[in-house]
Amino acid sequence: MKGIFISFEGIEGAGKSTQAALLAEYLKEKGRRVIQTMEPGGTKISLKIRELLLSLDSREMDHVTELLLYNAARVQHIKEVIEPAIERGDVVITDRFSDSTFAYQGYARGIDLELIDSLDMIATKGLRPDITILLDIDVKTGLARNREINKSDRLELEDISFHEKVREGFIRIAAGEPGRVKVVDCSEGLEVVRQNVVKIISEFLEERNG
Ligand code: Z5A
Repeated sequence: MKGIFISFEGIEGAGKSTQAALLAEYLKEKGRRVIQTMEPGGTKISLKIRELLLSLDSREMDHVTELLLYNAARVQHIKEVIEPAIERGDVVITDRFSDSTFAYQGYARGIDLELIDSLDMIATKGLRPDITILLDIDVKTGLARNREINKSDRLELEDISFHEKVREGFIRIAAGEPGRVKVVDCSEGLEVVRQNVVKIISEFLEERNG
């Protein structure tokens, strides 16, 4: 049986890592083998690239360098983690994937979307999540949640308007692919969001299993 590829997307502090972990727990209880992973990351090489990308020392990084590095980390992640897991029939849950590149480097940084698309085809060879959960929240609430846990990295230092553009970018992506990208309002508490995510994934699995 071929595996299932699920991604979580959204702005910082939306609750992606929290909800990815809760969904992994739910699916394991249902007897599925689950690989929980994240971007940039998931492999030794991708984690080294992550460090470079998020370090406060990388302030002079050019936007195109940034774009290429996210794609480089993704190539390695797909090859070492995602593809083998899908082949084994596992469920892969990733905290971010290509939609983040379109939202951050495309809609927010302003790099041409066609260029991003071409690079994405090279990096992913057309691999797309079967289903994507877009956790939507207003920027101030998302950033405030992260501030509460004292999290700050290079991208979080961008101003509010940057994060607004990211959020709008995600909404546009969802509007363009409503079959794949499901928007979940995550201004609600953790448990309400968890139940909404589980409902969407359960319906998807039922449909898929016919
Ligand atoms: N990036 C990019 O530019 N291009 C790309 O192609 C890719 C990524 C793949 C990765 O950073 C950065 O890379 C990211 C985008 C960029 N930009 N930044 N900054 P990261 O992996 O370190 O961070 P993140 O992906 O943005 O995730 P995060 O900051 O860790 O947030 P989160 O995973 O969405 O949230 P969380 O950790 O689950 O929750 C944050 C806090 O809120 C925590 O205390 C929770 O308990 C709390 N929380 C969560 N949900 C709720 C609800 N519903 N109610 C109340 N409190 C909640």
